[in-house]
Amino acid sequence: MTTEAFPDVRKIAYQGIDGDQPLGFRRYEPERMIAGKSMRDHLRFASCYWHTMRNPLADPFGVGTSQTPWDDGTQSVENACRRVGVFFEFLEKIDIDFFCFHDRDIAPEGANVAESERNLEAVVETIEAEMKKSGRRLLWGTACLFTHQRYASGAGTSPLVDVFCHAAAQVKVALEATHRLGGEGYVFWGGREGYGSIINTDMKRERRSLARLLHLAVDHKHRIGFKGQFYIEPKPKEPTTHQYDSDAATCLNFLREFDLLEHFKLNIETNHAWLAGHTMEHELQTSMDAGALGSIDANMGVWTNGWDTDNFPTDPILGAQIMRCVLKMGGFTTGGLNFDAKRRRESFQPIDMFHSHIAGMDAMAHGLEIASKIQEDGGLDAFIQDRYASWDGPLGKRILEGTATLGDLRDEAARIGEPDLPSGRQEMLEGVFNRFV
Ligand code: XLS
Ligand code: NI
Ligand code: NI
Repeated sequence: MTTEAFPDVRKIAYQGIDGDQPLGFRRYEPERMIAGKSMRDHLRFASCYWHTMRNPLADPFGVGTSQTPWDDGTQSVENACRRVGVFFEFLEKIDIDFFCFHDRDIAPEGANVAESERNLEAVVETIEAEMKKSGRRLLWGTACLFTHQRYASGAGTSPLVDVFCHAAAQVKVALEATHRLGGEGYVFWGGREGYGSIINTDMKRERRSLARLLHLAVDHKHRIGFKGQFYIEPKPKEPTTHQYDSDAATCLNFLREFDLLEHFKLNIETNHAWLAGHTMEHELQTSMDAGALGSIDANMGVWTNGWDTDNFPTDPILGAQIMRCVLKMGGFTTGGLNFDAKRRRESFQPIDMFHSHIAGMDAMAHGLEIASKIQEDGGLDAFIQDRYASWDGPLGKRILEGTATLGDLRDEAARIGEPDLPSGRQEMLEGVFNRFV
């Protein structure tokens, strides 16, 4: 592509912590080694096509404000392919290796299934060429099963079987496109898979249909030889009132109930964790404990309003909490940090695409530094280990191995008398955490 959408921007580089250039990193030093790996390899940043290239930055009270001079505003495939060139120029200049997309963000929906497929194929071909040229990689692909009117009452969970067929058609082709582009994963986010009111809803049927769609996808994955990881992305509400995949624990239960757990991991998003009334660490830990933490949608909400505002994650403490979990897990394999984040409506200039990503990348890199220092120090981990040490003694072992009865334990309790319970020391530990910030 010969576009130069950002002629005034050179490749963003590390400038040092005290650098005063707005278009430079202060924390993210891609090749710097930290805890045995380069920052680049730890963080595996991805930019998402839907927010970066397609979000007009509208809100319920006002039209889109985003300035996109390269876009002619039409639904043509030619326009779609031109956007691809702009996106890859952006990825190269911001120095992000990965990207994610929905079928409908990259290519326009056609008048019928066949035309939509042809449109997608044309754009995928353009993307493939850009990937080859630039060495960028696909973190994951997905199908948009929530924008079109036909999905108003759900896609995989629609009361109408004809709608389910359309969802299946989209998943099939999006999966094939992801495979063709060498995607490391494929995400299922249950956009409209939920309901507004039980008064018109058969929940049991809907959950069963959703599981069928996922099984069909697993079958197709094997049929085409796609080796990437499947993920489910939990979210409790927005758009529906009750989403079937509301949080990590609910997703894990769903996957177990329908024999899908071996085929899926979770893609955890900060703003969704908060909407569910959890911390990000809670959702990450829940996933990790089930061996199912796969990837992360790195964003954040606004604590004071509780909506899915998809802000860029510019808080280094949040970054540290997230990266502590990633380090504990031993790092990403197929996953990464996908900025599922959009600029504010007021940040409408093309250059704000850079500012927003830079701020997010720096905060996550800063978080990685903090997390690796905490890990190296080991004090916080040692405290927890020590707190549970009694479970490694003879009594704990007997209970866990199942060789003690309730009667045995009653006698132990009588012998022990009132236990000498140690302090939890939460505030002291929070102080220790802050030492590394
Ligand atoms: C929406 C979701 C969505 C998924 C991909 O809230 O976060 O963007 O990540 O479908
Ligand atoms: Ni989201
Ligand atoms: Ni997301």
